[in-house]
Formats: sequence, structure tokens, C-alpha cells
Amino acid sequence: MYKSKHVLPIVIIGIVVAALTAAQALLIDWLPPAASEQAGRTFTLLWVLFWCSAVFFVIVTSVLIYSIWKFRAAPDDLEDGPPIHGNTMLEVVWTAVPSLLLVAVAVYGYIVLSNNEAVAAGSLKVDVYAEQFAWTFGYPDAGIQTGTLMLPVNRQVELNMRSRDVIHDLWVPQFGVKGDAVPGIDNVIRITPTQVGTYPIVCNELCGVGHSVMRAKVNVVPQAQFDAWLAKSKGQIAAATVSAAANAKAGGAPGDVAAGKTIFQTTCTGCHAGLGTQAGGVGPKLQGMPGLTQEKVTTQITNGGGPMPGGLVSGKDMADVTAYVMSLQK
Ligand code: HEC
Ligand SMILES: [Cu+2]
Repeated sequence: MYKSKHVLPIVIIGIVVAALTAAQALLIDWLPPAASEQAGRTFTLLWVLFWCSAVFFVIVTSVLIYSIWKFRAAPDDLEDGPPIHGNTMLEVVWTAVPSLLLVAVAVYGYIVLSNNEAVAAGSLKVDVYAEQFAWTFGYPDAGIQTGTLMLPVNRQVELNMRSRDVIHDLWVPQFGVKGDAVPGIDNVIRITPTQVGTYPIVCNELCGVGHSVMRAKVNVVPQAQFDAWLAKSKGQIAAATVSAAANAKAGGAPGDVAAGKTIFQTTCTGCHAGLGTQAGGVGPKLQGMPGLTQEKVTTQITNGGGPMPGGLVSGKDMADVTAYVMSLQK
């Protein structure tokens, strides 16, 4: 008799709470589509955890709402409640069930982590250089560098994370993996892309004024297309080296405009939009800037100024990027 009086209203409240909980879980697009093996496992783990929590959330919240409504003390009721002894059975159950669940979740989480970090045979090595406020990617086996990460699909990539200044964090939401780039520490993360496509690379660690523009892209392509891209990039580097040498021989400008454009793309476009030809970035439009001399450009690059940090590039890179900026003035 005691039971039947309370069960029905609690169940009705429970159905409402469950519907609201399920609606916000299902109707909102919480996660992007998984585009890597790691993301598949991580996202599944996340949803398992969520639905387990949701069950207990609904039970606890329903009883709570019912109790607040039904057992509220009358405004003039100042006495202590009746003394009651606990319910041993209930206490054993509410200790044992969460303990078992915690162990199960820990084991499941461990399995996901060790699978996600497992080293696959024949993985591709890529060096990631993070700096305020740009990403550069190096392919040590091919000897090339790029500002857009190119990855073959269905092959594990080993990203060796390095920072040239402060702590940054590489995050591709669709890959479900994040990795810190910490000065002085080589940190490795492994990702196996499973879907061809283009995804954003986001810096996920507040790293300075340009943090919000510290973005790049990753292109996941079929292996054959990746090989073709590698071969083409190697060829371009060889050609650029030859033309720079020829240029130097002919006593031409010390910097190579084409090489400078590539450096500008990776290091400067984060702030100077459209390769320096557009306004609207953190930094000004550089094309047709009145009174900009070669000397001013090198001074700005060396010392920085305003939100622009100094020392982003030096040596031959500086000569090349200066040549590129000056080529915009013609
Ligand atoms: C963090 C954002 C940021 C990055 C990265 C950046 N700049 Fe700048 N840059 C600026 C800002 C902001 C200014 C305006 C500075 C000022 O107002 O003092 C500026 C100004 C300049 C100027 C104009 C200097 C003058 O005399 O007015 C040049 C040239 C320039 N940047 C070149 C570059 C080059 C080349 C790179 C890449 C190596 C680069 N910038 C990277 C933000 C940036
Ligand atoms: Cu950053």
C-alpha cells in the first residue's frame, strides 16, 4: 500500500525527465563525425558513459523532484523529523552498484586508451612545429615542410609535437585526439585517419594574442594522391633551390620571392590575411603599404611590434620573406 502510492507519480516524473535528457542528448549535434580510428573509439566511450550517467541522473532527479513536492515541511512546522534508522539493504546496493560500474568503466577506458596509443607498423612520421601563431609540418623522410598537413587515409601518422615558444595544443575535432606542444619536450600523438576530407587544425591552448587565428588545415587523401603530392613537393624544393642559386649567381635580389611566399603562407598569414594582400586580420594589409622599405620589413620581423612577435623567421628565410613582402609593393 505504502509503495503503490508513491511509485506511479515518481514514474511519471521519471518519464518526463528521461524525455528531456534524451532530447538534449539526441537533438543537439555534440560531436563531429568521427574521421579516425581513435575518434571512433573515444566517441563510443563517451556515449556509453553518458547513457550510464543519464540512467542514474533520471532516477535521482525524479525521486528528488517528487520528495521536494510531496514531503515539503509546512511553513509552521519547526520540529525535527522522526528519528529513523538506515536501510542496510539499500546502502549495500548503492555502494556495490557504483563500485562495479566504476571498475567496468575504468577497464573499458583503459582498453580504449591502449588501443588508441598502440603503435601500428609502417606509420608515417611527421614533425609538428608550433609557434606563435602558426603551425608548420615537416616530413623528415622526404625533407619537406608545409603549412597544410597532408595525410594518407587508413595509415597511422606519428606526430612529433614540438614548440618553438610557449605551450600550444594541436586539435582536430574529427580525429578525437589532442596533443600538447611543450617547449623542451617532444610529445608524440598517433592518429589513424579513416575518412578522406579536409578538417580544421585548431590550437587548443591559449598561447597569446593570435591564439584564435592559430589555425591550419589537414587534408586526408588516398595513399596514391599522397605519394604524388610528396613527389611534387620534393620537385618544387629542388627547383626552388636551383633558381635561388641561379639568382645569387646573377647577382639578383638576395631573397627568393617564391620561397618567401611559402614561408609567409605558413608563418604570417595567420595575422596578415590573404598572403598579405587583404585587410581584416590581426595584422594590417601589407600590399601597397605606404613607405614600406626593405629595411623596415627586416626590422619589423627582427623586433616585432605591437601584437606581432619578433624573431618569427631569420637568416635565409628572413631574406626570402622580405623579398616576398617587397614584391607586393610593386
Ligand atoms: C601575431 C600576428 C602577426 C604575425 C604572425 C605576423 N604579423 Fe606582421 N604585423 C602584425 C601586426 C599587429 C602589425 C602592426 C604592428 C604595429 O601596429 O606596430 C604587423 C605589421 C607588420 C609589418 C609592417 C611594419 C611597418 O613598418 O608598419 C610588416 C612588414 C609585417 N608585419 C610583416 C610580417 C611578416 C613578414 C610576418 C611573418 C614572418 C608577420 N608579419 C607575422 C601581426 C603579425
Ligand atoms: Cu597556439
